Amino acid sequence: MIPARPLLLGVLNTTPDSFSDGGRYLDAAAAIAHGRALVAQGADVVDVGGESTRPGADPVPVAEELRRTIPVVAGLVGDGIRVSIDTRSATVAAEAIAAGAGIVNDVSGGTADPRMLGTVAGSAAELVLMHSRGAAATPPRYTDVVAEVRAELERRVASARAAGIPDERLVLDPGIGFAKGAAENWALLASVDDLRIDGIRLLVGVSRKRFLAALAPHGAPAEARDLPTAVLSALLAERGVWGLRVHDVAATRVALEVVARLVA
Ligand code: PMM
Repeated sequence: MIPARPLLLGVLNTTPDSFSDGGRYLDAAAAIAHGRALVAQGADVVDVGGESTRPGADPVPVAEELRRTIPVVAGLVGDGIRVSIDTRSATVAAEAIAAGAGIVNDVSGGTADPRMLGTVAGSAAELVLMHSRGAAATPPRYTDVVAEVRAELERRVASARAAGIPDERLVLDPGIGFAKGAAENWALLASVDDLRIDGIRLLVGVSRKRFLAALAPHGAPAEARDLPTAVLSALLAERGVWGLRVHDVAATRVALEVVARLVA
């Protein structure tokens, strides 16, 4: 079977400190304009985040995260744009859902806020459960990263099911770069098929991540990682992933067009 083209989630960070686009879209109007531009380039969903997940980033008070994200979610939804909210906070998720967000993207896999799973269960929203192991000072060691990430994602799925969220509303994400080094990231990407649990959709985010720096000229800006991101997007599309979270939507859209022509 030829897989459908993956959905493209365009990244919109309304944070002062995200590593590649931090500080650019702090103002709601600028953020909404960028969200519209991402859709014009071919994004299917705009992923709005108000809290940097960079290791060592300062925690953001919920009131500040709400201030950064909700007007942007509401503005984009008002334009008919499909929005996901990148948050670990159930309060932010609930407000974003009320403002029209259809997807909650939780990089803690529903573990950071004990109210997250219940909040999503009580709505019609979809939930991305990403794999991570929390903010450890030293990177965790894996014996078999693919098996361990899969087992930990299975536990996240069991919790979500127990909270009343059906599999059709779940999406799993291996959490590339979260508590993982380059070798672990490549191993997970190479074995992405082994991460599929009971047919639940998969989302992958490789865009501009540090492990791609080795493929760009030394000292090049984060944008130099867009080419390897687009190549990986094409390869992941062939593996049938459901979604790709990217900064440079235009480049990944071209990569997906190439795949579509080859497999047609
Ligand atoms: N990566 C980042 C933030 N949110 N969400 C999901 N589901 N998957 C990811 O890989 C992911 C994420 C970090 O990247 P950024 O700083 O460019 O937003």
